[in-house]
Amino acid sequence: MADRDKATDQMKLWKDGRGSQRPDVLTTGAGVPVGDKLNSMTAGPRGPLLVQDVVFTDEMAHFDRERIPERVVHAKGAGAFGYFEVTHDITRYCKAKVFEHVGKTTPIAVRFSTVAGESGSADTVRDPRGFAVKFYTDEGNWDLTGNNTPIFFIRDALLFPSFIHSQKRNPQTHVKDPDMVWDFWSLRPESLHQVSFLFSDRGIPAGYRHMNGYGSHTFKLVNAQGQSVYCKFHYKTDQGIKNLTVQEADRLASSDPDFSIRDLYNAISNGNFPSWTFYIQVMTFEQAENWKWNPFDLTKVWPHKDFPLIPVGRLVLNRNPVNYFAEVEQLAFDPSNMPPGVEPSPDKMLQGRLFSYPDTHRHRLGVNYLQLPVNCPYRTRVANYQRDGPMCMYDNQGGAPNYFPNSFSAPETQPRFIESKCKVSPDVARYNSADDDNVAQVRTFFTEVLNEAERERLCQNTAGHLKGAQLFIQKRVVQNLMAVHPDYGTGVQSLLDKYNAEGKKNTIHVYTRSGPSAVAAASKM
Ligand code: HDE
Repeated sequence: MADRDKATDQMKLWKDGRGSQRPDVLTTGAGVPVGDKLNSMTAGPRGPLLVQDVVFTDEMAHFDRERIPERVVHAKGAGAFGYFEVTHDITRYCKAKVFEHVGKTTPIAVRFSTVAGESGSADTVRDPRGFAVKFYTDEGNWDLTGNNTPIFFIRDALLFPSFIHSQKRNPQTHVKDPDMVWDFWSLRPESLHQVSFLFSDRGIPAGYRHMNGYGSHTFKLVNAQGQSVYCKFHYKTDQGIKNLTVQEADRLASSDPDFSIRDLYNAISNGNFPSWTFYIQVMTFEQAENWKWNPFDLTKVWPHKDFPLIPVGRLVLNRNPVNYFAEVEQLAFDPSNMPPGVEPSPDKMLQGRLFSYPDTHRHRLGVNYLQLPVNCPYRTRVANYQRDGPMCMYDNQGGAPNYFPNSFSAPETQPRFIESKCKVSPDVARYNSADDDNVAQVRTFFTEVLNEAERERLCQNTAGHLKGAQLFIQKRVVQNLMAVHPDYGTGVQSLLDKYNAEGKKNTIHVYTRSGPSAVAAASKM
């Protein structure tokens, strides 16, 4: 059957390829051969079942525990493996061994994802895409846990749980709620930049191979002499940017909701390995002091004309997971995993993430999640004083001391791995950053990055979703858009006027009217 792709044919390919290794006997989880896996053991042909049927209890008890909590965000995703290769020398900026010399390769794991949907949701929704890269370096794992956008909706990590709540399901109705979405966004205008990106054509990438990735935050690079610069990471797709139209995306959401996972799996199975060119942008500490914007504000980009892209290497994906659950569902990224030479900047969002990720992994996967093969820093040797805990594997560091100081193990200090110093002397306070120029870069995006047709589609996509929110929220959003550019505000408002007029004629469309009265009107019909 010629029209079956590699993902569809997985079972057949397994049988053809590994037929000789197929088991000739089924077993329990403990490896004990099972005589009959079709019929439970009962007292008489009509039951009841017997407790001594360990074939049944072994099967059922494991099944009862098959699911672990899905990721609270980024639950739906695809993973693949490959390598990072250095093509340009950046040792003048960074001493990390992963950049040691041109030609050096480091194994990587990548997970792509959508953000707000659950593990069974459609791949072709309008949503940012996660683009998380784990480098298994010889100085421990480095997790660059980014998105397909160089910016984010908020600039203070404290707002993240509320922001995510507003994008997920209403806690009473359990449906997505445009009031919640737009209420939050309109009350936090720092989201305008990311929202504009999201409702532009790039808001629905055509699968995971045709989008760029970004470390997004500002990081610090430190060289062998201890000199530091600030830096951003970019990975540009070598497949070219490709997006789906709203119509294509809607069609795929029903006909092939796993479109992006399938596309990546098939490309790699067919030897069509996707790759990305890896760049950095660099800003000196002096430039950071004098820059007109806060260089640590995640709602802002560093314009390429001021901070040009510097080529570094490429990411190549050439292996599909063999076991999705073990290698992708249990794959755990953590922005606080940084090798010597890469350090956090003061970016409040990055700082908040340094805590959140290992915390969620301990909940989702257990305290020994770093011992799982896909998370384990297998290119180095872990040496610390942590021991035991649930699912402790391997040798538990054998006979090495589990306390410090001690007289037997490695010294407790290693000057060459001590983090760079930086000066901090301001007052401790809860600084309000809500008003930190929320429009200038959005205006540039609207007027200079997008062409006229793209601007039109941005207004259509925005109004098409915003029409579901109550009128006072619509009004607040439009006010914010007017502050960016009058064409943006009026473009969206004129479409809303049309939708709202249509909505008045048809109150059963609860999205277009607000509050219980519309729902009540609809329920009487
Ligand atoms: Fe995440 N995010 N995030 N995030 N994020 C998670 O970690 C969080 C943010 C991103 O494929 C969670 O393992 C906080 C920005 C990706 O496994 C959680 C804040 C960016 C993935 C979490 C942010 C991201 C996650 C959920 C604000 C792009 C999926 C499950 C301070 C630069 C990684 C998990 C994968 C996942 C927290 C903001 C990207 C809860 C607190 C900004 C790609 O820990």
